[in-house]
Amino acid sequence: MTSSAPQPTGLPDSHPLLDGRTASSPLVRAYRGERTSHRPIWMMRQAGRSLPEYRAVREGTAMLDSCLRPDLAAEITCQPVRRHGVDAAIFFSDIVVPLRLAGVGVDIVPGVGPVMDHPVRSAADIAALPELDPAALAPITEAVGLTIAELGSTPLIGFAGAPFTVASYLVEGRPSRDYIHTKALLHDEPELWHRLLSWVARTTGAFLRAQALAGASALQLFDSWAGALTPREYAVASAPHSAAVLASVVDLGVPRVHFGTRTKPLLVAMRDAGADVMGVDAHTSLREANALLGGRTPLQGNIDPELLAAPWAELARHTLAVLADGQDAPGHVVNLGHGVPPTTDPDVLTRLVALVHEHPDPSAAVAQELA
Ligand code: 1CP
Repeated sequence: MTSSAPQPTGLPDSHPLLDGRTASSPLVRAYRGERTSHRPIWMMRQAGRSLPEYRAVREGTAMLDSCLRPDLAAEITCQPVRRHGVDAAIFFSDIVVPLRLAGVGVDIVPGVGPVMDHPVRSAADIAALPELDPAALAPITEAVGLTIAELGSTPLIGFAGAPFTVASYLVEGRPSRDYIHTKALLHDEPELWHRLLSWVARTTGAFLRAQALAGASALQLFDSWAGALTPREYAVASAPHSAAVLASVVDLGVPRVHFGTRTKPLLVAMRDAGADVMGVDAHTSLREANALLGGRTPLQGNIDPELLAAPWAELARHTLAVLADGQDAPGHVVNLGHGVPPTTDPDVLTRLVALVHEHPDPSAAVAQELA
């Protein structure tokens, strides 16, 4: 099978994309815009929370401490691959890990999420943000190395938070659903806003690049809360900084996925920020997303996570509809529309993976006949 995608250039020869381990995996091929005999599947937030083996190894260790212990991060990353047979692992970490590594006071409070020691809102707060010392990324590099040694031909996905989403935690100081302080800064103090987002882009970009160089075969930029922005706000206040992060890894030739929720009005702008693949949430059908994107961008998504608790027949019917909707896109990686809810029965996830794997991709058969 030949791929029209550019070959990676800036990676070491021992990288799994170059040494034969992951380049022809279903995930990487679908991200490159090829159809595969069945569709690859992984699930956002598959590592953690819903798995009893996760809760067992995390016992007594704080969330951010777990992320920074390479043996533990590698173990948790591999757990859903062993249990469910998913087509990719997502690195166990968090979008605020690079902030902690830079020296910013942040913790993850159980049941709440990221909480800052001090919200970052003034010129002085922004000037005081420390630059990330590349040496501080050693636990990440080490954890990725341990992980890919176990994963073999299963690709590892590295990730980072997009500047807007990470900045929303810095400015609000904790999870928010209205982004009042964030929007005030963005509109009232644009110069400060861009200074803050440039710092986040540098910090989060270094975290992302480190994962790719250490062995991640794909990268996902999570702009989970971008849907809180109007298209104009997104274009002016956010897109240039996400574009800087995506551009900072383009030389590596690793597929780059861009994901956010409630992003139908932003899908084209998010793709044009430099993404190779667009993640789509459950509020936009894949058929519609494919049409909006001109039929030229591989898609990832978008089983409704709320249906994971529904009767199996309903979840199965919905999943087959998602497969049908994803059929016309140049490539389709099955995922949820957002993360696995913590209360999900893990056996349902295993069954879902099997259902997707058992379902042949008719577009692949057509491609084969035409070849
Ligand atoms: O399988 C995986 O995806 C695990 C690795 C992972 C990832 C990719 C974690 C572990 N966090 C993330 C990314 C992340 N973190 C995002 C983007 C993805 C998304 O939208 O779901 C966001 C927005 C965060 C911020 C965050 N961290 C939240 C959300 C808070 C809010 O605003 O609602 C929460 C609850 C966390 C903590 C966290 N991160 C990860 C886990 C397993 C946990 C829970 C840990 C605990 O409570 O002990």
